[in-house]
Amino acid sequence: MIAETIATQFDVPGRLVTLRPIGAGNVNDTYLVILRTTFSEEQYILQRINRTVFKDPAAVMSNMKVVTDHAHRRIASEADSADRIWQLPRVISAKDGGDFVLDGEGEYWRALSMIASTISYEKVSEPEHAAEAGLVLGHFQRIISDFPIEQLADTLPGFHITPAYLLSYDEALETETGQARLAALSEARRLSQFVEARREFASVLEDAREAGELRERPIHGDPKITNVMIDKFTGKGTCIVDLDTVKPGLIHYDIGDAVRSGCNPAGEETTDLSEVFLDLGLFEALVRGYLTEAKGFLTEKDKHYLFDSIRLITFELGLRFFADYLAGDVYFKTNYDVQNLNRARVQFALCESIEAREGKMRRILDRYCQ
Ligand code: GN1
Ligand code: MG
Repeated sequence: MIAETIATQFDVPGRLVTLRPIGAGNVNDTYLVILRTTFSEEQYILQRINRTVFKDPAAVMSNMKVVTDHAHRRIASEADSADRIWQLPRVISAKDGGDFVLDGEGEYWRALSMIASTISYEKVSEPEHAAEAGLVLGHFQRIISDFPIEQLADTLPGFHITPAYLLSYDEALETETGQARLAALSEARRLSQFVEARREFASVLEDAREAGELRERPIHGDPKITNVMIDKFTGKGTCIVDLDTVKPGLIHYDIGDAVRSGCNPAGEETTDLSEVFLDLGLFEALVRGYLTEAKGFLTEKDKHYLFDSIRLITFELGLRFFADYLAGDVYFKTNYDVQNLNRARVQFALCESIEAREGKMRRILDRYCQ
């Protein structure tokens, strides 16, 4: 169903003026909707939830609603002592009172409040930006850290469970498409060797969880740099968006994802591998920002696994992109043929750079964890 007919079904006043696609998400479709009344203009974010990825969109919305309600209460209670106005999108109800609109084709649409006068970037080049990204993630994790995970559904089983992605990768390799794509490019075979050399490492976080060293908490799940909103006037972070993947998990998935996306100045989509590296200046800033907020709720064991989680989540995303390439590009949206292969090459190059900087990164983590 076309977005225009859905856009007027939410509880926002005014007549529809226009609607345009925004954002560069790899999963959902996102639009900015503008409506006008006699005396004002209203803007909100309309999204169609990707049902191939999220099998139970209603559960995604329920998680989002309860967590944002909780976070808004925490933000309000701390407002007087905060150095900024922290924000977080609000779920806008449909006119029928629900958290989403279901169209005639079974697609789920949701509306979220617009965080105005903010901007997000695909890449990071300034340490100040990396520090704000770390601070925003730490702040978000902190204000949801006391939310009971029993009240959150597991909306994406297997999400960030690296050994499970290895299994899907093995399956994709066995398919006809997988075999053909592997045979066609020597670069694909190089990547498969890269994976083989890290098979054992893949279970580092899940082993620690099973051993009782790490425990689940509410997490964001997708704190990549494009999801961190920066105030256009002050340059400070104001919030983190894209709350689909808020669910129980290890906070390590989040910090790993924030570092892999916030400390590689080349971004995820470059095709020039020589530009890809873990920038230690950005890393130090991001860690400083993150731990300012997070130090208080991290255990010694949590801290112990920070480096591994950064290496792992970078490897994992490369593995996810590569497996999707082998499977015929069925999960991540693509604009050109070998895009998922290229995305995998970038993450694996970044993973190598992280491995080469292990000593320095561990020293930085230790310094700010004190
Ligand atoms: C997807 O939709 P988007 O772009 O926010 C993916 C993340 C990846 C990211 C990589 C639900 O996020 O896990 O890290 O692409 N989201 C899901 O760009 O799989
Ligand atoms: Mg997302």
